[in-house]
Amino acid sequence: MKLDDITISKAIVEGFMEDFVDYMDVDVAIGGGGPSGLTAGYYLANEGLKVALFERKLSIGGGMWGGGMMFNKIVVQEEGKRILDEFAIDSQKYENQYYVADSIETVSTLCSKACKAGLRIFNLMSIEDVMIREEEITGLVLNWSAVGSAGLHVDPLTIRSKAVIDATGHDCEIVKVVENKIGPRLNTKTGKIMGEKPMWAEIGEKSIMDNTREVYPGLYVAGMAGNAVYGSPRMGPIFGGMLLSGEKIAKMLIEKLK
Ligand code: 48H
Repeated sequence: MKLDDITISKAIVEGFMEDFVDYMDVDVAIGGGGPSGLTAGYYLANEGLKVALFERKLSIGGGMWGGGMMFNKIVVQEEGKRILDEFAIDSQKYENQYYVADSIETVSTLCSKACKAGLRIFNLMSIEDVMIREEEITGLVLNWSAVGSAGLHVDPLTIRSKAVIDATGHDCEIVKVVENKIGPRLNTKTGKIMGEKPMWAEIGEKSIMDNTREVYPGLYVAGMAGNAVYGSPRMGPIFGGMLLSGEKIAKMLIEKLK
């Protein structure tokens, strides 16, 4: 068989455009492809919802690849192990209630199973704004990450979504945009982002489930973004909370949207 370079190029561009146009109107848009966003995407897509995930970087996985201080292992507690088991990710018992898993296997398996379940991931795109209609978040405003890195002045494009999940981690970037644009009207004690508190694994992991919620009509937070928005501690390289938070937000949205 003779290979034609132009056919290869056309296949890529047409395949991508077909998906991008299709996913401009979705049930759920997820910002950030770390562990919480991928887990949420898996459970939502598995229920047949149309879900797009937008990730700024080339690779998905967020802060999970590097384990703790670049030792590429993660720790999960008993509750989190249930989710590792559901994904068939290997883990070893360290001590009572503590399990260790390989961060590379964990990220790649979460990603693979989420894609197979129907999640569509768009990498290299940054969320730079939101669409708000009648005091409800109704979509995301996107640009190529390279546009921002190069400091170019290029206008973005918009997608519509019935619900948006901010899973952008420590920086809670989508919630930050909303606070900056419309002022202190978030569903927090102060109406503003309360800010992440210093490391305390036990409290950080406990609070993350309460902090996984709707922070403004149509906008939900999951993972580390929840603790940053609601003023709870960080928890270091224990990842059960991220997985459980992704599962919780997915369940909430499945109930709401189905
Ligand atoms: C598109 C964006 C944008 C944007 C950011 O940081 P993450 O891994 O997030 P979580 O919440 O799923 O997991 C947190 C965990 O990795 C962690 O950091 C922990 C447990 N820390 C504890 C501690 O004490 O430090 O992933 C967020 C993803 C990243 O891949 C970003 O590139 C991406 O979101 N992202 N994508 N548009 N505006 N902002």
